[in-house]
Amino acid sequence: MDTPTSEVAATSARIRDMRRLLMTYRFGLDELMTKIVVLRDEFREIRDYNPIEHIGSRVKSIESIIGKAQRKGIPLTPDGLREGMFDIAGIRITCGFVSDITRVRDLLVGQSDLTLVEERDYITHGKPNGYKSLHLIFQVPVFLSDRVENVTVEVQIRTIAMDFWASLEHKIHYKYGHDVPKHLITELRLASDVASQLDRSMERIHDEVLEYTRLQQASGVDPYDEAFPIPTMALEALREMTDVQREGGAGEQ
Ligand code: 0O2
Repeated sequence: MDTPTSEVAATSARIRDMRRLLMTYRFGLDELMTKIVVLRDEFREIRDYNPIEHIGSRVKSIESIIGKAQRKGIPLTPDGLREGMFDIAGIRITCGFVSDITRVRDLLVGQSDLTLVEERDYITHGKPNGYKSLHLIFQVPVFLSDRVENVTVEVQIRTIAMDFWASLEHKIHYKYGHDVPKHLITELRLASDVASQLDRSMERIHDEVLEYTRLQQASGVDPYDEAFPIPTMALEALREMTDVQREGGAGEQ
């Protein structure tokens, strides 16, 4: 039996609307990606330290959009998806250290043409399964030929350790669906604690290296050089002196 012409027309219109919707998400993603790449490249070129290790992006596949819409009861219409699904366009930034996450977050939130509509801090308040990441939901203006559309893009910022954990957990969930064996859930939880411990250790080492560099630049000597040990009191005085200089006090030109 032939499908009625009106039904074919309605289906074609729905497909066209969906294509148009995904196209605007792609544009929004490109706009925000450019901003992040600019920051990363500027850090690489001009500064001696780059907080951005890796950037990835994707527009959710149609299958994944349909699956999530069904799970969460979101209407499968352009308006329904715009209002109910915030991660159709997603960017993931991986950083070396937890402090880098705040730095990158602040740089993005400070951009005047981006609107932060929601922030989910799963680092301070990790999910019960052990998931950690900072999620920022932005609205990005996209200038089309006949209008400006504010496109929602989710930015996930996490450390390499958090990302390692999340990728494995995602694969396990994909494999087992809702029936992940109990012992794996427990092990994943423990692995998340180990990843957090690793992040804390790496941050401490990183801080010490930064401090070393700062003292070396200020004093012109190697603070750890055993041939020229700096007495602790002198080291403290040096630290105080460079702190004052950094805060713009004595010694400022
Ligand atoms: P995919 O395949 O990565 O796209 P809600 O919490 O219900 O308000 P939602 O959309 O789940 O809404 O928001 P949330 O918590 O910000 O999650 C969005 C995305 O973050 C997920 O997209 C995952 O990418 C990631 N995420 C959130 N929780 C977890 C988790 O426990 N484990 C892992 N591995 N990733 C997580 P999708 O669509 O679920 O998946």
